[in-house]
Amino acid sequence: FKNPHYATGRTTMVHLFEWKWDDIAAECERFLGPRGFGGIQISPPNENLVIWSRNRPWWERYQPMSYRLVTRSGNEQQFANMVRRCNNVGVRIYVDAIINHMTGTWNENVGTGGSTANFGNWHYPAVPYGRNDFNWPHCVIQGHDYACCADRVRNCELSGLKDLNQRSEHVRTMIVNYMNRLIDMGVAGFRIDAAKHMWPSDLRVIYDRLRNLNTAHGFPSGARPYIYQEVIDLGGEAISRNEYTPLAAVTEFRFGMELSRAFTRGNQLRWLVNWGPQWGLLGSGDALTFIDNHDNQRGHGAGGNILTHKRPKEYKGAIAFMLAHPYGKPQLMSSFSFHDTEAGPPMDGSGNIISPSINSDNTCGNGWVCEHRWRQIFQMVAFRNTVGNTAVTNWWDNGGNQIAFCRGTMGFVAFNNENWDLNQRLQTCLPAGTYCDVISGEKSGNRCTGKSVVVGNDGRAQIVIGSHEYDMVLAIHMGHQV
Ligand code: ARE
Ligand code: CA
Repeated sequence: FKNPHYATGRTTMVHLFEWKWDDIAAECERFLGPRGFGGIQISPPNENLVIWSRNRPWWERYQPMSYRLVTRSGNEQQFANMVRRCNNVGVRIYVDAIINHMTGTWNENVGTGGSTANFGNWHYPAVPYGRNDFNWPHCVIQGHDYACCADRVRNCELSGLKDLNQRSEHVRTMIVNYMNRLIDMGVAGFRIDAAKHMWPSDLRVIYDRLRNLNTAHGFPSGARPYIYQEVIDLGGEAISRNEYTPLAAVTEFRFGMELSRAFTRGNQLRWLVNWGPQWGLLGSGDALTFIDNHDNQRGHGAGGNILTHKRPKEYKGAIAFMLAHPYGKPQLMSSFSFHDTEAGPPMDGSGNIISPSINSDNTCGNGWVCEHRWRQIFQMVAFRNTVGNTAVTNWWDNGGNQIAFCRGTMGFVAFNNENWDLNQRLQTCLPAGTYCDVISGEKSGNRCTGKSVVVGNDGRAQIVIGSHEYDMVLAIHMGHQV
């Protein structure tokens, strides 16, 4: 369950938070496929409670009403069409699977597909679930439970969300049927929402009952779905991420926390010389890595001061380091802009999501940030694809916040997070020639639209990153030689 089954040569996925299925299909064909993205985490595709009393917040999608594939993102036919079109251009789909719970208790009780429920009776006829499918006695997780009481974290309600009992055979069957239906439609795997709130032994039963990926969608025979489990473990928890790595991959929340600290100068970049398990991170093959996610970019979940698109220079620096360094399986965040941390995606007066528009410079409009379309970000996806499995070599630092390293003989990257310029003759490990920096520009015909880097016969080049430049990164690789 730890192999994403990306198409050959691809390495990176993006979370298209709250995007509609038709828009995702178009994005696969016009941008993600051609630019070498490996996959997409989509918002939960199953029916959720409509919550007008809070003006349709983004988090209503984390309150399942049923496993029918009808949401603000689209219906079942649109979903199937998206998966097929994305797989056709080599981009995989990963589903955010909410299997720990159903809704909270609200006055409104109609879902995005028209299903209703009786919350007071724990009755969800559209699944169907009834009282016997939930954990008893009823209890709600308190803040201090996380440090002391694993059983309460798993058997009580997360924020008042009705807690399914995954030991129930009926619950297992409903969940497995839902996930297998998605596998048959061509998805490549799942994010397991709130995995920490379920018993590993129950999850193992569920994972083992999943079908192999659908060979009609281009997967090799016998391929198991990629599973990455949302387990927040920053230390001091009654439940450890290590309880989940024997099952499948795990979201590594320490990754974004430490890189956010380093790129905001809470820690010197030079210490990243041994980035990876020596920092207390999971084994590389176990880790789904990211800087921010849809929770901690807006103060939900955990992590504190996480870099986001709102601090672009530092954010692009941290993202570039994530993509330049071989540790982990990276995931990019693609956001809608927000001030109110509860606000839903751009929508019209009826609650319909408004599609992103695409500007002439390839960025997005209509309230969508589309970090994945920022040149400094998508060019680093191509960098990671190009350098492949090569090792980090020739680490250089200035004893502070200027660092540089090679990826084998395929790529070179430098960072300047000091208040003064970086201007050094450094070993790039690349063959002699002229390369386009993919951060300040790109290759266009046989010239560079940004900085050019001239590598001599000794592999060395003069590397310049001014402290007042727009970006703090310079990156060159074999794919952008002129
Ligand atoms: C909403 C309202 C609540 C209301 C509830 C029920 O905000 O006031 O009581 O509905 O009606 C998201 C939002 C929640 C939202 C929920 C349902 O973040 O605010 O509740 O959707 O609509 C813990 C979990 C972790 C979880 C985070 C948020 O361990 O799994 O909390 N993250 C996932 C998703 C979220 C989603 C859910 C789970 C629920 O990514 O988007 O919630 O499906 C310590 C612990 C962490 C803990 C953290 C925060 O750090 O170590 O484990 O994370 O505190 O409590
Ligand atoms: Ca639970």
